[in-house]
Amino acid sequence: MVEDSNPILQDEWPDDHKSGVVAVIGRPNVGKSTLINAILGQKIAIATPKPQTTRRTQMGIYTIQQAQMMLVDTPGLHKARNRMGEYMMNEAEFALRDADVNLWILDTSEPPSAADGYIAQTLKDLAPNIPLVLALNKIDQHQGDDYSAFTQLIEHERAYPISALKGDGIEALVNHLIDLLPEGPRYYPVDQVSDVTMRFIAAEIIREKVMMNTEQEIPHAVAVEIFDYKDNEARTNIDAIIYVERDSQKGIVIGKGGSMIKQIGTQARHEIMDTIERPVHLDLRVKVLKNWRTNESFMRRVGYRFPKKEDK
Ligand SMILES: Nc1nc2c(ncn2[C@@H]2O[C@H](COP(=O)(O)OP(=O)(O)OP(=O)(O)O)[C@@H](O)[C@H]2O)c(=O)[nH]1
Ligand SMILES: [Mg+2]
Repeated sequence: MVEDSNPILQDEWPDDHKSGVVAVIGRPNVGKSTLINAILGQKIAIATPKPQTTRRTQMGIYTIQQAQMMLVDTPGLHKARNRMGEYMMNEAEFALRDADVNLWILDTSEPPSAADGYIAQTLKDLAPNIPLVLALNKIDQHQGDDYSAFTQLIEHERAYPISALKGDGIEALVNHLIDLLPEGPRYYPVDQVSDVTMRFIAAEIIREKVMMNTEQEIPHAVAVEIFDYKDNEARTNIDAIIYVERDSQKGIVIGKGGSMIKQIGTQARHEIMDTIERPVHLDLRVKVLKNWRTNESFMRRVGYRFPKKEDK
């Protein structure tokens, strides 16, 4: 873990206080969300062994006395195959164009791929003047200590071998990212760690549990809508709908005699409870919505913020 991002900070910040946005980018499944959770010391973004877990940008806010760093988690850069994929790519490209610093996460457990070449080109085209730092992740699964195949991909400020999962090498990386930020004020209160609501995080936790418990195309065919989210004195009541694209997928998510949905519900409820630190009642239903990944108005409803036509 890195220096505690905690509320025992003074209201006043020093004159040379730094603040800015770091876009965290890379291929799907390289560990972007895992790294942001590790830097913050708490889970704000879901992470699974399946590619294309993150679908929209989400900010993690890291605050220390002398700096505030907004880490933007982005969907993994990949070739879009449907409206959802296009949306994800827009989100990532928008973030990397607009950052103060770009942080490119590479997975060193395997050699660089054509997809990494594509990312190098995207960075050169869209963000040629933004400082670039490389994080060489998953060093716990890398043979030896030669990382030249990765560092040769593009000109960069510095490269840091890290393990986001084990927490190795993160402190030096964070210190350098802060060095690269411009001077500026503290934009967010010290206790705010993300820009998304607990309602959205709850939906994401449910989606994570579905992704972890299912295989093949189901993880990508799932969307979660929080239908009702109410705090009463004793507990928080959450009604959620899990959407899939086909009847057969619905059957799998429900499972024999409801066993799968029960397991998903138990896992999600425990994690939401740990996050909000109060009792939770979670009600899950599964519905089929054919081809929702091409349905923009539905995707908007479940939290994917498509730009208005005129902003495109
Ligand atoms: N061995 C190892 N696994 C890691 C490390 N960092 C992340 N992982 C694993 O890699 C998988 C993907 O992690 P995520 O954080 O979801 O990756 P991501 O880049 O956010 O993926 P997308 O959201 O799909 O683009 C998870 O199973 C993580 O536990 C690491 O340092 N070492
Ligand atoms: Mg992610």
